[in-house]
Amino acid sequence: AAKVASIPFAHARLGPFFQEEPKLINQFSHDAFLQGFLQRHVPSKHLQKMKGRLEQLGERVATDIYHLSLRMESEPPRLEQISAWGMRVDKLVTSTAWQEMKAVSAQLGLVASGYEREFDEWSRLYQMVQFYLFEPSGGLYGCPLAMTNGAARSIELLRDTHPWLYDHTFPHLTSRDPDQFWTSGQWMTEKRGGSDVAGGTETVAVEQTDGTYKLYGYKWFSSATDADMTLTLARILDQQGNTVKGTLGLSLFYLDVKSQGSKIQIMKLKNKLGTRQLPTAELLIDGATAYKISEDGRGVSAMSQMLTLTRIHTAVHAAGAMRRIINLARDYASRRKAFGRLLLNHPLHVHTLANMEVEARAAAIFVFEAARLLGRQETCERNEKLEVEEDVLRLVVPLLKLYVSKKSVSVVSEGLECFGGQGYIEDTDLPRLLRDTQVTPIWEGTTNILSLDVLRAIRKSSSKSSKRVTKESKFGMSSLPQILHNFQQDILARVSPGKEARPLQGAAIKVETAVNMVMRHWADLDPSQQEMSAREMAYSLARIYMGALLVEHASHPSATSVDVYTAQRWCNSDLSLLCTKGDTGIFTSSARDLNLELVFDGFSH
Ligand code: UCC
Ligand code: FAD
Repeated sequence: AAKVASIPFAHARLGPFFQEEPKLINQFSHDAFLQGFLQRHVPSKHLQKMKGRLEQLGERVATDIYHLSLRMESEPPRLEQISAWGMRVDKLVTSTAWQEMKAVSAQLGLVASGYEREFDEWSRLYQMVQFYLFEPSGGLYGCPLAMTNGAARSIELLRDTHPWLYDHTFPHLTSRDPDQFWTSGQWMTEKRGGSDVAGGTETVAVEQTDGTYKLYGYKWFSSATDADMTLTLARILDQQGNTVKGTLGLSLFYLDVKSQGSKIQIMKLKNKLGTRQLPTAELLIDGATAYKISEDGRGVSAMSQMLTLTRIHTAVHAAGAMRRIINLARDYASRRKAFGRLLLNHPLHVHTLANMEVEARAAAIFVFEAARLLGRQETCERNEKLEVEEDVLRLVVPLLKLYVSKKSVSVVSEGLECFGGQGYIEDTDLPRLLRDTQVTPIWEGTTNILSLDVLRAIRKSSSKSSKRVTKESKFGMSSLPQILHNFQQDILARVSPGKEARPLQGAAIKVETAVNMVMRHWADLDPSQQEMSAREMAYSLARIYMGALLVEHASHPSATSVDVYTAQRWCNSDLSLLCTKGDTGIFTSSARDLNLELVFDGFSH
């Protein structure tokens, strides 16, 4: 009998071993890399205050804000279309946690901080660092906030031309008072096309005698369905009932969502892989009142400021997801044993984590730098340096969004594997991170569309003939669009100090060689090859730029040996994908035909 009692398994006895779960700790105070970046850039007059606030936020995203997000995940939004008495109500029901997150966001000033500009040119950096900490615990409330931030900036720029719009909306969009705070939607996507917005937009706008418009259309994806207002595209219908096709027919409209009643019907809520906390809906617009806020036919261009913000936000979300899974995985490595040792004592496991860490740091520094550059554009006096930075930022935004989003999917997926089978178990809350980052390469422009946006920016610069750099350079280039020239010079300047001293010399030279090779190679491609290779071009520019940022960071006097190792490790990978793929003839016209044959081999309708 004594022997039986010592057997650990019986009814209501689960055995002696319980795996300790990974602990979520303060997400700011344990982020050495983030602190190093702030230390390097933010002047001492701001640094302590900024760090103090971020420390508090780092604690809250590991405690109460995180717990709110768990409730948001378990109580997804639902649509009540018909009332018990048969009335069409189209009522969106969101959880109380979703509503509380709106209040928390307002109180934290997540949107406001970008406009109060308390930290001068570093205010955007501060704001995006807030989001970097917030996103993985934000239950996707970061989505409406991103659009709100984009709308706020667009409207701030319209202050002089549309003072009524500014006075009516801006104080709400940037309010810290939960009762006053508004969120905004961004309605671009229709059934025919979310990438090809100019080809796909069927929504029409009919002018009224008082100068307002009535909109009629079907918006295929609307994520901020409970937003107070939205910015949306529509095609103006003339007196004969005709519209202008393509991009020149699109104008931008402001619409007060809350006052429309049944003129906006929620047709259905999307059933999504992830972002389940977020009420993404299809909307029928049936005569909603709107105000035109762009010149006729300049809708896409007017919306591009909003896209700049929402694309940076997407990358912040993606970089934040990488950081979160690695933070949890490294904690787990200190608690989980396999083959008699903690995971952190298995060099192969730590090597795997280190690969992820390098990716996460490169993503983080890319995000922080984009935010820093944006802050400078918004607050500093214009001069030659700022004009060059404007070009750099124009390329950085699509590169950042496309590269970091794509990478976060593989890094977070690898991160789940670091927990073994537990990484696949829903109530660990780990799979959510993967689901919620899988959307980042898709929304706000897919990877290909953003690669083509890079090409758009280059071609626009190139079409301004006075803005071509035609002089022979020491790298043998005869002609480079100004924007690429500025980008290249920016990279060379960043790695220049690294070239001086030994530990970083190799890494700095690799970046320099790669950027020169890519520029030379790109200039040799004809326009159709440039289009076909746009993704490789974009990946190359992104990887090279991230390499330059890491080398620059590691060359600073305050840098640590870990910073140096990170830069070395990043630069040892293949930085110039365009050239390696281009050399194999993969972008030729015969390759284009062969690609079609390969993909459609055996296919028929
Ligand atoms: O997905 C969405 C919301 C999801 C939730 C967001 C959450 C954010 C993160 C939260 C984290 C939790 S909203 C839908 C997003 N949709 C897109 O991003 C659309 C993707 N498609 C494109 O980007 C296309 O390339 C289009 C729509 C821009 C193509 O339109 P067009 O009309 O064919 O393009 P054009 O003709 O080339 O450009 C028209 C004008 C030009 O100006 P001008 O005439 O002065 O040269 C372009 O230079 O617009 C200008 N333009 C730009 N300017 C176009 N794109 C840009 C740009 N990126 N920056 C500056
Ligand atoms: P398509 O344009 O049909 O693209 C299909 C594929 O073709 C993609 O891989 C694309 O890269 C590729 N492709 C297209 N054109 C080219 C080309 N010229 N060259 C090479 N490849 C090309 N939209 C809003 O307006 N507001 C929202 O609030 C919103 N919320 C969303 C929320 C979620 C969860 C999701 C998933 C989407 C949301 N969207 C929203 C829509 C989103 O922005 C679009 O789905 C996205 O822009 C892609 O458009 P599409 O779905 O029409 O794909």
